Amino acid sequence: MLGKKAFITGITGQDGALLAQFLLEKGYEVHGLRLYSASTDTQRLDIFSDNGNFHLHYGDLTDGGNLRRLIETIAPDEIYNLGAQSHVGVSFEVPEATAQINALGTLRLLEAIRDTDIRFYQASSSEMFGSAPAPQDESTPFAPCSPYATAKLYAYWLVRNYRDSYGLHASNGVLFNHESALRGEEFVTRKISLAVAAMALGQQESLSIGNLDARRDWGHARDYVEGMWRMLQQDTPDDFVLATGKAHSVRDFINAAFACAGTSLTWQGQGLDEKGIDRKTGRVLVQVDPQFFRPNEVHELLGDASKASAKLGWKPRISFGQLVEEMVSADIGALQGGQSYEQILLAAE
Ligand code: NAP
Ligand code: F7E
Repeated sequence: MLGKKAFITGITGQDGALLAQFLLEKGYEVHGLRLYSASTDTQRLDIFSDNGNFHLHYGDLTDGGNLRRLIETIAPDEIYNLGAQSHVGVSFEVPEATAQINALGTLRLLEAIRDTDIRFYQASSSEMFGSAPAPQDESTPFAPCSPYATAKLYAYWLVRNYRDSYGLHASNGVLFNHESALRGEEFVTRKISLAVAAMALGQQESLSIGNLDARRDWGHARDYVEGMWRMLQQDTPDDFVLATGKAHSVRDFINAAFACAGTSLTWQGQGLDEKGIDRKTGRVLVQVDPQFFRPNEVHELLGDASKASAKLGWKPRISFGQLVEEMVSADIGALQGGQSYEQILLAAE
C-alpha cells in the first residue's frame, strides 16, 4: 500500500481505465476527470463503482478554473494527463477544438501545478514524428502531419519548458500505438476486430477500410500504462519512447484478425480496387473506401524503446499475435453474450 493519490484526465478512455486499474491495484486513491455529456458513457469504469478509492469529478481540459479547483481539492501526488481529442483523422475536421484540448489543456494543467511538487505525466504521441523516417526514438526530429500531432507537439515542448523553467517533475511518454479490447471503435484495430467478430457471427457482410499500406508499431495498452507509472517513479523527470520495435501494415492486422476467426484471405487488385477475398468461398470480405483516407497520412511509425528499457526497466510483454487474438475474441464474446468491459478488465486481473 503506497497511499498515494493520482489524478487522471481522460479516465473514461482506453488508457484511463487500464491505468486506473493498475494504480488501484497498487493501493493508490484514484481521482478521474469526466466530461459532462448528456450521453456520457462511463462503461469502461463500471468495475470500479464500488471501490472506495475511486472517485470521478466533472471537468474539462478547456476549463482552467475547474482544473485548478480540482487539483487544489484533490491534492494529488501524481497527475496523468491522458485527456485528448485523440483521433488523428477527426483532428482535420475539428483542428481548433483539438488544439484547445490537447495543446492548451496541457498548458492549463501545468499552470495550475507550476508552484507545487506534483509529478506530471504527459500523453505525448509517436504521431509527433509524422513523416520522419523510421525507426524513431527520443533523438528523432519531429515532423507532425496533422492538427492532432501539431497540438501534441506544443504540449510536449511545454512540458519540457516547465520542467526546465520551474523544476517541475514533468515527463513526456512518447507512446507508439497501443491497443486492447477497450480501444475506441473508431480506431483501425478495433474497427477491424469488431468487423471480423460480426462477420464470424453472420452479422456483417464486409469491412470497408482506408489506407491498407500504413504501418504502425502496435503494442498492448496494458503494458504501456505500466510504463507511464514507471516514468513518474524516477528520481528525475525525462522523456521516453514506449514501443515494441515491430511494425505491421493495416493489411497485416486484417489478415491476422481474420485468421483468428479461421478465415484465410487473399488480396487482389491495387489501390482503390484492392480487395480482401475469402480463399475458401471467393467472397469479397474487405474493400477500400476513400472516405477513410486522411488529407495527409503518416506512412510508417516504428519505435525504438531502448532508453525506456535501460532506464525504466520497461519492456512490452504482450505480442502482436496475442493482442489481435484478445481483441477478436473479446468482440466475439461481446456480440455473442454481451461480454462487458467489466468482464474484460476482470479477466486480466
Ligand atoms: P481515448 O480512448 O480516445 O480517450 C481520450 C479521453 O480524453 C477520453 O476519456 C475523453 O473523454 C477525454 N477527453 C476528450 N475531450 C476532453 C476534454 N475536453 N477534457 C477532458 N477530457 C477529454 O484515448 P486513449 O487511447 O486512451 O489515449 C490516451 C491518451 O494518450 C490521449 O491523450 C492520446 O492522445 C494519447 N496517445 C494514445 C495512443 C494510443 O495508441 N492509444 C498513443 C499515443 C498517445 P470521453 O470519453 O468523454 O470522450
Ligand atoms: O489509424 C489507417 C490510418 O486511427 C492507424 C491514436 O491513438 O495512435 C492513434 O492514431 C492507421 C492510419 O490510429 C482506417 O490512416 C486505414 O494510418 O487507428 P488509427 P492513428 O492515427 O495511428 C497514435 C499514436 C495516437 O497518438 C492517436 O491518439 O490506420 N486506417 N483505414 C484507418 N484508420 C481508421 N481510424 N479507420 C480506418 O478505416
